[in-house]
Amino acid sequence: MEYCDTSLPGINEVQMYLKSPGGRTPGHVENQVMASINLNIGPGDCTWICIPMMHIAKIEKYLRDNSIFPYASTFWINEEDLKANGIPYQKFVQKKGDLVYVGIGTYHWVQSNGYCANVSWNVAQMDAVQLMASAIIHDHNAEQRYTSIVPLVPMMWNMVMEGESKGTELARIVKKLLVSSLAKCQIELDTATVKKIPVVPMADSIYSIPQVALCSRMTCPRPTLFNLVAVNKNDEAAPITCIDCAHVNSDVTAYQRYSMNDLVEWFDAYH
Ligand SMILES: O=C(O)CCC(=O)C(=O)O
Ligand SMILES: [Fe+2]
Ligand SMILES: [Zn+2]
Repeated sequence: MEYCDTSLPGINEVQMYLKSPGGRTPGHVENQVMASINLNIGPGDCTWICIPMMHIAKIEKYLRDNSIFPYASTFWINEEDLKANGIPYQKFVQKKGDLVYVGIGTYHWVQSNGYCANVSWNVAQMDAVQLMASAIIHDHNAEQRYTSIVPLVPMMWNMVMEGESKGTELARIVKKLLVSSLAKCQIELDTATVKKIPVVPMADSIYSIPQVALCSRMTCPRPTLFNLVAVNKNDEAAPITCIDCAHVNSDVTAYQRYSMNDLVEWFDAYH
């Protein structure tokens, strides 16, 4: 998560849950199937039900068969249903002082049995499995028009610029995934040309463009904007869009974070 240039509450910043008896955290996987750490600082206990990623297909089939859409609604799980559908699960009690490590892609449900406080944050495991799982969910989210909060593409570019984990399986996956990002950077520039939207280096922008920005059109698949950010100076409510959503008019300028030459050079030097 150190390669994520922005602060994301509950993800790379600690989040706190204050609970009364019977309080429930509904079923979910973490954003982009990151792992997470959870410490119960008591005094009460929590009961957890977890389904490890190796069984994710079974739980997702169960949810689909029962018209439960985790992106759109909250849901609790019935242990009898898990048993009846042959879905393996882990159930355990987290006492005061116990630390739970929620693995990659693990669906989990948490119930407090007394008054207690939990602190938690996400952990991006620095390995190929985490990255591959996160990348699949990233694309799945885009397909579902669901916003991916963890800015995976900028994080991978930061890894490339810093030479993180060079020579490993992780680096090989980063490089494979960034081929399409590199192509997209060029396609975005071509789109700007076709739409006759001027492209200016981001360093020259008079607007403060956040390090990690999303297109403000809610109808957009809203992948994290990386290299090209369109700004409409007359749209105060939603000035930032992707180049595809940018209107063709003279109020729009596209700001480019890195030159194609720099990106290609960093890309070539990383393996
Ligand atoms: O403490 C809780 O109720 C659940 C927190 C959680 O979802 C997590 O740590 O990933
Ligand atoms: Fe969680
Ligand atoms: Zn857009």
